[in-house]
Order: sequence, then structure tokens, then C-alpha cells
Amino acid sequence: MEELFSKSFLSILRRSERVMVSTGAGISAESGVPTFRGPGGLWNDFKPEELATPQAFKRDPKKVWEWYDWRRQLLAKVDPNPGHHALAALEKIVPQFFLFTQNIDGLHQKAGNKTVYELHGSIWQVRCTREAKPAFEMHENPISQLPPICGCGAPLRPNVVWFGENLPADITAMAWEVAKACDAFFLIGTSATVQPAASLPWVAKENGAIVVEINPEETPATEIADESFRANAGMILPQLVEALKNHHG
Ligand code: BV8
Repeated sequence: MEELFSKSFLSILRRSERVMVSTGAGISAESGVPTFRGPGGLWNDFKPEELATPQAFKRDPKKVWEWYDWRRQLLAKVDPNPGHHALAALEKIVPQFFLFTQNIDGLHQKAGNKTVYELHGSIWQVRCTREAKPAFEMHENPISQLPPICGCGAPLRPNVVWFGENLPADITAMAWEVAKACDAFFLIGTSATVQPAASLPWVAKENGAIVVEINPEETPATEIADESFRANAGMILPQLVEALKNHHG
């Protein structure tokens, strides 16, 4: 059986001090979470400009909350898949591991990853639309009142990054810093189309990292990938972690 992973590839990974992973909706697909693009993608049935922008929320906060409440109820019924669990295992075997995700579903944390940098926020957190108070967890499911109201009387909003909104400055700065310093960069389950997250593999490549892509489809980043596996994350990641554990070269 043709080796899935070459010895030289495993050696490079084994010698990698700093490993960065950037995930998108595809890593949660095998858990039953719809992706955004492609077959069954959310954007086939819903318009991002009507649901995932600050203007949409201003226009109709109840409609936006109905969508996020629906997604929370869906997410509460799913569990991490072998792809998530393999990344939790990888975190334990590489010297320095950095996991950045565009996903707001919290499944990496549920799989046991200690440190997860959420570039686009979390669907399980809310923040006040009036007071500049820190975001806080809200796990009521379904949410009894839409929109949920802050103690100050103003509507709460999901603590997620909508289109046209800046990403959290500290996490974005960290992502660029780590991408510049990492030895290996994994791009997993993302169409690499939404900026600024989509630029990270190029930052890593320009700074000498090996770029590894895992996606059943080609993406704009495939051209810069040193290894690009046309496969599902839940199928290939457990095998990669196993091969790494048994590779001592
Ligand atoms: C910003 C949170 C500054 C909310 C999300 C023109 C050019 C360049 C940029 C722009 C532009 N016009 C506007 C922009 C900026 C815009 C952007 O990039 N738009 C794109 C669409 C062109 N970006 C922004 O607005 C960002 N902010 O730039 O601020 C600014 C300020 C003012 C004005 C302008 C700019 C904010 C972006 C964040 C938006 N929030 N989510 C929520 O989730 O509700 S984005 C959301 O969609 C996700 O978080 C994720 O980021 C993105 C979806 O991408 P993916 O995760 O990659 O998912 P997708 O479905 O696309 O692909 C899944 C992949 O998985 C596929 O390739 C598939 O083959 C693969 N797959 C499937 N199954 C598996 C698998 N892979 C492995 N295993 C499997 N089993």
C-alpha cells in the first residue's frame, strides 16, 4: 500500500518546533455542521448580507438572532469528529502548537484542544450592543427571548465577527506573528476565500514554513501547498498523527 505520508514529510514535521493550524467549516462537516459554500452550504439558503453583517442586525435583530438560535440548536446536538480529536492529540506531541479557527462552533475546545484562537468569535458568547463590556458566555438553548436583552435594556448580539467588521486585534496580531514564525502550517477545511484569514498560508509560506493543505477540493492556496491532501480531515488527520507518533527519523 503506497505510503500516505513520505518519510521526508514526516521527518520535517517531526523536526518542526512550531506548528500552526488554521481551520474552517470543513473540519466540522463530518460532525454534521453545514459549511458555507459548496453543496449544502449555508450561503445556498441564506444571504450573508441579510444575516452576517452589522447592517443586517441593525435592520432586523430578531431575524439575525433567529438564524443564530437555529445554528446554536444544531450545534448543541453535534460532537467533535476524528479530525477535531486528532488536532487535540497533535497539540500534545508537537513542542509548540497554535490552533486558529474561523469556526464559531466551539468543537475544537469540546475535543480537548487547550488553546484555540477564534478569529471570527464564538456562537456561545454574546455582548451588549450599548455598553463596551467584555463578551460573556450564554448557553441558554433555545434562547427564550429574541433578541436577548442586556441588563441595561439594550439588545445583546452574538460575539462573532460579521462581514465588514474587524477581527479581534490581539488574535489577528498573534495569527500573523505565529504564521511568520511557524515551521509547519496546516490549512484544514477552508475554501481560503474570506479575508484576512485566507492570507495566513501565504504569510507562512513567505517566511519559510512547509504548507500542508487538507481539503477534498482544491482551493486558491493549493498552488502554494507543499503537500495537499484531497481528503476529508476526519479521515486523514488521525492517520497523520498516528504516523507521526511512530516516526522517529
Ligand atoms: C474585514 C462569523 C476589514 C460569523 C464569518 C473583497 C476582497 C477581499 C476582501 C473583501 C472584499 N470585500 C469584502 C471583503 C472583506 C470580507 C471578505 O473576505 N469577503 C469575502 C467573501 C470576499 N472579509 C470581512 O468582511 C472580514 N472583515 O475584512 O474587516 C474591513 C472592514 C470594513 C470594510 C472592509 C473590510 C470579516 C470576515 C469574517 C466574517 N464572518 N463568520 C458566522 O459564522 O456567522 S466568515 C464565515 O465564512 C466563516 O467564519 C468562514 O470564515 C467563512 C467560510 O469559509 P470556510 O470556513 O472556508 O467555509 P467554506 O464553506 O467556504 O469552505 C469549506 C471548505 O471545507 C471547502 O473548501 C470544502 O471543500 C472543505 N471541506 C468540506 N468537507 C470537508 C472539507 N475539508 C476537510 N474535511 C472535510 N470533511
